Amino acid sequence: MFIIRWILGRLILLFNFIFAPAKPNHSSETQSKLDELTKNLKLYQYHACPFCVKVRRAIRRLGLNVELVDAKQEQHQQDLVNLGGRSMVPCLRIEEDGKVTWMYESSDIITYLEDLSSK
Ligand SMILES: N[C@@H](CCC(=O)N[C@@H](CS)C(=O)NCC(=O)O)C(=O)O
Repeated sequence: MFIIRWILGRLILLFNFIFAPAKPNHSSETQSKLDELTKNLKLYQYHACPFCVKVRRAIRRLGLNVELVDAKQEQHQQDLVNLGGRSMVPCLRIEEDGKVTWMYESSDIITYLEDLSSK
């Protein structure tokens, strides 16, 4: 089972590499504005998780710079469970006005990022 999952994960990464979405060509002004909007975001994720790949593709497609956090690392895994409430990835940590929100579900995260990038 582990081997099948490992192989599937590598295939997903390969297809993601071959069919990587194009990055938009933002002006430096637009990129600075987007960087300001995303500076307090962190995506807790696994490298080969299909739902995480889906979110990373959206991040690339939208031309955003979002810090990626490897949730396989023990400290990050603990933060995710203890502070976010679940071990599931992807999870977007959003810090706004000193308040932290942990957003689970890849589709919700993508909708959030799309809304953010259209501001
Ligand atoms: N419906 C979720 C599914 C996410 C999911 O199943 N993630 C897996 C990794 S591929 C996971 O974190 N499993 C461990 C857990 O649920 O604790 C989404 O779309 O984000």
